[in-house]
Amino acid sequence: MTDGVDRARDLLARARRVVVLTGAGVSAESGVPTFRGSQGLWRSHRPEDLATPEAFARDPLLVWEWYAWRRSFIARCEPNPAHTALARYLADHPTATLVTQNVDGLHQRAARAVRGADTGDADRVLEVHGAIHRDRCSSCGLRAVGAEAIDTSTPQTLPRCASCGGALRPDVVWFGEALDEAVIGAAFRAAREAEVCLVVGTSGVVYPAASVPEITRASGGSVVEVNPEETPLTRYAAVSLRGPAGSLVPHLLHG
Ligand code: BJW
Ligand code: ZN
Repeated sequence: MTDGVDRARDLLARARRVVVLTGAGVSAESGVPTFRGSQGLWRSHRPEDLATPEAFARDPLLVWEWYAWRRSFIARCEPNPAHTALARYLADHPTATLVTQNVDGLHQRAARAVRGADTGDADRVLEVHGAIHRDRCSSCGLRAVGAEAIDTSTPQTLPRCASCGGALRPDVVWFGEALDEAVIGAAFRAAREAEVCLVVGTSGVVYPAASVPEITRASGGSVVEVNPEETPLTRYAAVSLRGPAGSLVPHLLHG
């Protein structure tokens, strides 16, 4: 492991540009449940019942109940040492970009804690799957800060758009939906330009996000993975560090 950490540090130190890809595992030690694995959300909930546009059209009450529960749960979670170490790394490395599949907002909260309230560079944290604390109108696309308390007693009490009256939904990307072109485009550009892609806490099975390390690799860069488990992305990795992000990421980035 020490060898691996040294090799990963060496790769990072030589890189002019680094892209970081994170997934649910980076927030696991903050108490946010992951999706896959023995404790994951998909053990007790079928993705097709909750995280598809068809599910929302069929049963918006059920979908909102699940998201309202997660929204209030996440609001009570705090960034962990991995989020803080990554926020410090971004602050110290102006050419680095962080691409996250997480919708929990914990990277931004850690960035605000590290750099103060107005960081002015939210574009360096690319939330490719959206943000759970935001609503989006399913008719006109208007985005707004979402309420924490959602009245899920009847379809009529669900949140409606202030502008057009359309049905509001959580501003996240469901299966079968296109990712925001500008956001995933910026992520792919960062992946192409990076000499190192640091992948933290993702199973690497959901596309197109899982292409990020593949693109860095195909452009001649190296991949460093931090994950307690092997993943399909391990085969691209020059270094795989097996363990939890909360201790490995601070150790890797800040000694
Ligand atoms: C730790 C740890 C610790 C634990 N420290 N680590 C190509 C091939 C096959 C399929 C497709 C393809 N391209 C597209 C698809 C279809 C689909 C897809 O990828 N399906 C596969 C699953 C088969 N993709 C899509 O549908 C995407 N859209 C799309 O492609 O649109 C095309 C289109 C174009 C034009 C018009 C219309 C359509 C959209 C994908 C959206 C994914 N959404 C979700 C839900 C978000 C909202 C919400 O939160 O509710 O995103 S699903 C879920 O998975 C969530 C996550 O962001 C995503 C990835 O999961 P992640 O983060 O990797 O978490 P886990 O749980 O899987 O893994 C956790 C990891 O952490 C594990 O490895 C642990 O070991 C580790 N870990 N503790 C470090 N302490
Ligand atoms: Zn609207």
